[in-house]
Amino acid sequence: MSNDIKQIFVISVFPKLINDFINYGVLKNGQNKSLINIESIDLRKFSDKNGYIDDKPYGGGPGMVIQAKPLIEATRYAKSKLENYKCIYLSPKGKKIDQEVIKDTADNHNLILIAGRYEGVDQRFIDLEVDEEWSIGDYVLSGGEIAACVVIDAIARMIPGVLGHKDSNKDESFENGYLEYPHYTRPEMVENLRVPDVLLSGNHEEIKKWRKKQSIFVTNNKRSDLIKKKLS
Ligand code: 4GX
Repeated sequence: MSNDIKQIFVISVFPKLINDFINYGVLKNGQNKSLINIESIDLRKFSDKNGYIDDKPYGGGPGMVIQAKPLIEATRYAKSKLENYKCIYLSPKGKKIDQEVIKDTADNHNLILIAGRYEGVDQRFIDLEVDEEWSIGDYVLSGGEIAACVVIDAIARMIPGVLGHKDSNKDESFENGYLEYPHYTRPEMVENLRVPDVLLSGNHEEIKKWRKKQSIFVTNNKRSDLIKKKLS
């Protein structure tokens, strides 16, 4: 698994949203280097002969629900193209994902991401085809596409070789469970604020110590929940 290309399929009624997003920066780089392959699947290609994919909810209520059949067919199509996949429905009801989930997925699984719209999808699709439901946070989006893009981006940058300079994610927030230390660049003075002396000292041992201390300090101050999570 680790020596073949990471595959991510995204099922959506707005495949162009995904295709535009994946054509920039780190994602483009990863695809150009054949380290990752991202494909969007247009759910409408699996519509009934009238071109519909949604219908009114049983029991009444506002809005429309995406029908199980096109979702099942699109998903089974994606599954037929992949090995070792996890099928994920993006939804506020899902498990809230973090860097650990992202890292585990980057290391071990291909992905099929289902981006829902409208009021949601027929529950029987989730029951039949979906392995896990993931949430990117406790707020409501207008569709799962942005959530899918968040997941794709976070996974891509964990794949060795995708980031420009090797190991540049090693020091970053969450990678070691702590948030990042503060960064400074020229000039030495901005208004009345000076760059911390230690960073100008040239003493790499001291700089390393200072950064570690800052990391712990920042994490404790801003996100003490991350420290508790680390200890649990
Ligand atoms: N983290 N959304 C899914 C469709 C929907 C509507 C109702 C279930 C019930 C989201 C999130 C998110 C918006 C994606 C609603 N699904 N996805 N979509 N937060 O808000 O992942």
